[in-house]
Amino acid sequence: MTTVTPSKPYREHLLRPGNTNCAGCGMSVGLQWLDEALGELEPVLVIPSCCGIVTAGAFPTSGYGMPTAATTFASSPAVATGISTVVNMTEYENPVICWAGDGGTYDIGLATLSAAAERNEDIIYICYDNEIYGNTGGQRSGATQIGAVTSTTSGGKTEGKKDIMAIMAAHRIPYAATLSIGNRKDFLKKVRYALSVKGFRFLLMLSPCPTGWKSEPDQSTELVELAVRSGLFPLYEIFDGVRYRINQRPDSTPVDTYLEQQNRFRKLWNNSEDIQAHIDAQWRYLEAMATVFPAKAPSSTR
Ligand SMILES: Cc1ncc(C[n+]2csc(CCOP(=O)(O)OP(=O)(O)O)c2C)c(N)n1
Ligand code: SF4
Repeated sequence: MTTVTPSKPYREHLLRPGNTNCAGCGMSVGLQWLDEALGELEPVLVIPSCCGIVTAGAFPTSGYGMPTAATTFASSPAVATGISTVVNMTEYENPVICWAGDGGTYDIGLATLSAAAERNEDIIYICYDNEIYGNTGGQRSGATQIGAVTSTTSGGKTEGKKDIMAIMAAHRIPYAATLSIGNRKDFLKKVRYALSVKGFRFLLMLSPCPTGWKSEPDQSTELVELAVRSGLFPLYEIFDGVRYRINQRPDSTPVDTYLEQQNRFRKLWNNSEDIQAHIDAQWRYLEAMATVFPAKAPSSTR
């Protein structure tokens, strides 16, 4: 692709004042840091029918300062494929970015996500994972953690969280990584790396939803930090689907410190063995992969 010098000295912010995100929504931080990582690049956003599209607010105003296509759940990676194909026929360099919740990623949109990843389309797909169907009242999704109370799991979810990173790695895409809104440096580094690579890139961001998590809005970034430090949400990268790099290891922070601040986990208060067993198993797997298939310095940049 030919790189052109940006013609405008100033572009709109990605997330503008007047957006309709709830206080403490993880998307608000994620979109602002994505904006910072983009620099002068002007992306095209593709967003299915999740909270991310409601963020824009009511027509004719928009909380998004960039061209944004609203799609059905099933079609966002396919729509992004079309836009990316057209952009790649021009001299311009507009990253095409899918921004989707976990319902649209782990569940409803998984077929077209898989298809676009398998074709290695030139797209960045970012899942802001709030571990529920937030926009429709907080139902459980494939991303909901075991034990979490949602509007459809009143006794606590009995199944574990789907390993979407392993699913994406199995497509052998050039780059997959997890993002923390509690670690700006790591977040920006990974998004900038993703922007420098061609092909399908997948980023997974844990995205607090105070409304559904029954947590305090001003605790959102601290909650993500606790999820990372306790090992529940590992920070790592996967190159070409096979080479692993761990960015931050657990530091003995008890997972209870994370669970106790969210009423959705009330069934696990003083009863966190199952989720701790999940953390331990997850880390045995990650450490094994990073030992046997370590990542070398990334090389394939635009
Ligand atoms: C095919 C289809 N099924 C269900 C819905 C209803 N629906 C609208 S938003 C939503 C929840 C989406 O959850 P998620 O993708 O996790 O994003 P969030 O709302 O949490 O931001 C659902 C189920 C829909 N619009 N289309
Ligand atoms: S319901 Fe949750 S995900 Fe949706 S805007 Fe509010 S805090 Fe964000």
